[in-house]
Amino acid sequence: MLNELLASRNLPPLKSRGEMLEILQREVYGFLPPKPDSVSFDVEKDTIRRFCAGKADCDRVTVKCSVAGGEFSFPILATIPNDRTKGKYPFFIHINFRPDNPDRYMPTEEIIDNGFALISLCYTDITSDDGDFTDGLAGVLFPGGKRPADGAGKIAMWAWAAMRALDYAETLGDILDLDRACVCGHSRLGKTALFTAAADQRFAFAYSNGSGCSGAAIQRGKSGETVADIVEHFPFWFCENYYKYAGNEDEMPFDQHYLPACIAPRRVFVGSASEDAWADPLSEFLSCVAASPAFEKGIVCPDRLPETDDKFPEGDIGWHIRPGMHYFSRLDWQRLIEFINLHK
Ligand code: GTR
Repeated sequence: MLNELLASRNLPPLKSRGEMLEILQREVYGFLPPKPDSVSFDVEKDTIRRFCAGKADCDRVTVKCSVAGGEFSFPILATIPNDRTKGKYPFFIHINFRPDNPDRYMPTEEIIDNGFALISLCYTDITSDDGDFTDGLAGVLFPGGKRPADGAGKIAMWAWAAMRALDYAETLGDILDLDRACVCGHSRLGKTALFTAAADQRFAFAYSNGSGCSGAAIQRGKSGETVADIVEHFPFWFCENYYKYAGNEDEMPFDQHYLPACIAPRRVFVGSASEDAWADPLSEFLSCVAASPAFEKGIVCPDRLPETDDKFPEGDIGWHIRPGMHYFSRLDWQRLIEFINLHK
C-alpha cells in the first residue's frame, strides 16, 4: 500500500548524491558558504566545571574563522561528561534557537546521563533570522547585502556554522568519538540539520524534528505548509531560485526526499509529532520511504499508514511520530538516543 501511496505523489527519481546535493543547493538552500581559510578556537577561562551535578564540564568556546576574505566569530558551548574511564563519547551538535544550556529543547543532564556529549550553538549568533543580509556571517559573505540567485540563504549559513562546531569537536578526538557525530535540530533548524549532514560527510547521523516543509517532508501532495507559504514568510531561509516553485511544486526537478537521501550511506532519523499538521507527518514519513533505496538498509516499517507513536528505528533511515505538538521534547531525544545506540 505504501508503494501505491508514494506513486500517487509522482516524485522525481533519486539521483547520485552529488547530483542531488547540487540541485538542492542551486534550487533550494543556496550554495554553502566556502570552507574557512582558517579556524581557531578560544576556550574561555570561566568554564563551568562540575556541571550537571558534577558529571560534566561546560566550556564556552569562541570559533574564529577567516572566510571569504573576512573574519567571523561565534560562540558554542561544549558540555562533555568528565568521566575519562568510559571511553570516547558519541556526541550531538545541536543547532538551537537559544543559547541556554539546558534549554527547553535541550535536556542537557539527561543527554549526558545517556553517555553523550553535547555541543550547542544558537542560530542567531551566526546570522539573524530575517531578511537582513548584512548581519553576522551574511555580511561577510555578501558585502552590501547583495547575494546572487543561488547564494546561501540563512539555512545554509546556519549549516556552515554547525560544520565549524564539528571542526572544534575534531580537536577533542581523544575524548569524543568522531565516528559518531550527530547533527540535530527542530523545525527550521531541523531543516538545517538535514542540510548540514547532506553536505558534510563527517556527520555519521542526522536528526530532524518537525522539519516539515523544505525539510524532511515531500512537497508534492503535501498538506499544511507549502512552498508558497514558506517563501512568503521566510524567503531569506532559501536562495532566490527557490521562489519560482511557489504554487509550482510539480515543476521542481527534485523533491525533499533528495535531502535525507544525500545523507546515505550514513544514518538519518526523522521525527514528527501527531498534532503537527503544518509540518505534515505523513509527508515526512513518505519522504523516508522514498529516500530508502539510497541506503544500505532502508526504513523498516509495516506496509500501512503510520499511527501515532509509531517508531521505526531499525533501518539506516528511520522515522518516529510522538503524540503532541510541534516541539523538541524529551521523548524525541530519548528516541534519537535509542536510534543511535541501535546503530553501533
Ligand atoms: C514555521 C514555519 C515552519 C517551521 C517553523 C519553525 O512558522 O512555517 O516551516 O520551520 O516555523 O521553524 O519554528
